Amino acid sequence: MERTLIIFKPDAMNRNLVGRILTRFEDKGLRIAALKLQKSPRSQVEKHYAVHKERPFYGSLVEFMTSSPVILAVLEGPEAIAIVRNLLGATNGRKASPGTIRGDFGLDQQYNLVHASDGPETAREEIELFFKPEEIVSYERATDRWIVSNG
Ligand code: FUP
Repeated sequence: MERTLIIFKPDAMNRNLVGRILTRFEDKGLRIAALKLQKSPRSQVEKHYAVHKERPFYGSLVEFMTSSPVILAVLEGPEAIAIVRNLLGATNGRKASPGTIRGDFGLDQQYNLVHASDGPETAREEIELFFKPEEIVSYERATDRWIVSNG
């Protein structure tokens, strides 16, 4: 079982796409382990994108990500990290395949609707950056046994 961090970015928020995108994750069978709305502090966003600090788009990316409230989620399921990245499609919506979230809803590189962790180590770090341990809930849904078999 893996956990991954999702951020519904300001473009998804302002375009009222959160419900439709969250439905795609639920439809796949992923379980919501945490969910909250917040206006992210600039320092938190800067830390989240620190790997891009020297890139020319860093300043505008931080501006964008602090320009409106966002919704954060932790999703869980077997291989959840790769599954969510595949559901999102390529970073640039113009290159993302039809059928993916970015391929269906986006036309832009920066306004790409959703962030998702790209590996187990970043998932751990990002979940810790955005959530307190007590905000993440372990539970079972009645449907879980029909989503993942024992085999
Ligand atoms: P991803 O792993 O899909 O989040 O993409 P990257 O880590 O490559 O980029 C982080 C964010 O920077 C992306 F969501 C989009 C944004 N970005 C730009 O705005 N301009 C660029 O040239 C590249 C990335």
